Amino acid sequence: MRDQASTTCRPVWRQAAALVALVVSGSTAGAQGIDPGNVGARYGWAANAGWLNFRPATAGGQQPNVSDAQLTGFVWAENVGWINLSCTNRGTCATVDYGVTNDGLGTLAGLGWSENAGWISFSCTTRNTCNAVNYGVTIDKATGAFGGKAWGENVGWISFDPAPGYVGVVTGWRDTDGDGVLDAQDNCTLVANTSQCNSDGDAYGNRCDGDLNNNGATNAQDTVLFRQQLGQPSVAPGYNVADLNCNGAVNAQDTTLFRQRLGSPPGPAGLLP
Ligand SMILES: [Ca+2]
Ligand SMILES: [Ca+2]
Ligand SMILES: [Ca+2]
Ligand SMILES: [Ca+2]
Repeated sequence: MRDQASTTCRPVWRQAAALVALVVSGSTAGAQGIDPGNVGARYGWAANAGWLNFRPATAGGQQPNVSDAQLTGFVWAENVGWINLSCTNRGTCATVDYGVTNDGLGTLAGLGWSENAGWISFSCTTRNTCNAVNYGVTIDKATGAFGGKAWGENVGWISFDPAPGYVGVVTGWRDTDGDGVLDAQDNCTLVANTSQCNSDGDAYGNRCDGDLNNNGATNAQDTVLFRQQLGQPSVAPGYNVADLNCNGAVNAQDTTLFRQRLGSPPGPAGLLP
């Protein structure tokens, strides 16, 4: 595997693309990058295009990103060079509209463009070929892992299913606990807490925050504070910090949740590990 070989391979429109990015950046608000853990989870494979790097060392300021609506940025394929995931990167949308879309649940569709390899289709629905051959690329929203196959008119199949021993392509666009809040914005990434209720205003939602005195640990000191609150009402706004499930009362349900937290720091929350 390797990134682009030299600067001579870079498209001449890189600078223009960077300028366009400033204009369209609003359309990718909240977008998440590839391989957030920096563990090499960035490579797809095509028999005729070689490794496709979804987090190349340089990408004209436009690293691939995933949002609820679309993919943007540039992928580097070792045998065919840059693959553009959105026309917004090149300022060509007025003349030709293309791009890889996300339905918000992780099903991708649409077209990428390679100046050396032509169109790259991310779903057979895009090209009306599903009756002949069924293919497509998906992102598992719970894990951020890409899967499935894309089709390049000049390079054939591009696989996102990792071979044994490989990790494939993984994005930070994911909702591990399935509560509708992406990990990067979730104040309890591993427990469902759609309300994001956070009484003490720190980085952790009540649901994963038994650290009532905010000293970084959940221990006997917090147990004392919790017992003082037990049986007390907790009315919005400003739920009691001991109301871990934010239902308006500090009761036996919270006792169960609090005991589960004992011995653990608050969180995890927000930024991915
Ligand atoms: Ca979540
Ligand atoms: Ca959560
Ligand atoms: Ca908190
Ligand atoms: Ca504490």
